Amino acid sequence: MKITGTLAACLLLLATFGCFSGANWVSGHQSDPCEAVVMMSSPSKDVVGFLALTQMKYGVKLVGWLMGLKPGRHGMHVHTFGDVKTDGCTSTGLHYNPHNATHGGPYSAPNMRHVGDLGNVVANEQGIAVVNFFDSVISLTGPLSIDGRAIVVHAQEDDLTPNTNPGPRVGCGTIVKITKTKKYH
Ligand SMILES: [Cu+2]
Ligand SMILES: [Zn+2]
Repeated sequence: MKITGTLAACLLLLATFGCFSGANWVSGHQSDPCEAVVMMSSPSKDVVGFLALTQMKYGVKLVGWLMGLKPGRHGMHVHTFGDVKTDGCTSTGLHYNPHNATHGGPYSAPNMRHVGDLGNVVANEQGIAVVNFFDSVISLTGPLSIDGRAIVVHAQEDDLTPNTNPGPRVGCGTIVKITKTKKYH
């Protein structure tokens, strides 16, 4: 009886918070997918990588790696369309910008940043960038979800100003939400 009560409480918690990490740890399962993966590639396959995105209560955590980059800083953004097939990274369109803001960086004021503006990743001398950051603006849920859109990495640095020119798109991948089972682990 007590166990049933606890279970009911967990389910209620799930129903309330769905995607958020606290509920998942408590209940051991989840009903609403809140993780996504991105296989980063390029038509030439020079740049490849993998990113895992996790929805947290106040934003999204991004963890992964990219290789094949030139050493140094590289602009990385969420672009509007998930289409990386029609014309490589070009068919992902512009930076995801549902609020019609100007371009900025991850810490710019809300009206001075495209939702998709994630700033830069840094590649070492071997051309490998380890990605591990948190962004409080992008989301994997709700009307402004980035699920099905694309992440694009550029040849050069994004200076985080409206006049930025981070150069060609050297790698990209579609953001794909993971479907999870309801099974207990
Ligand atoms: Cu971009
Ligand atoms: Zn932008």
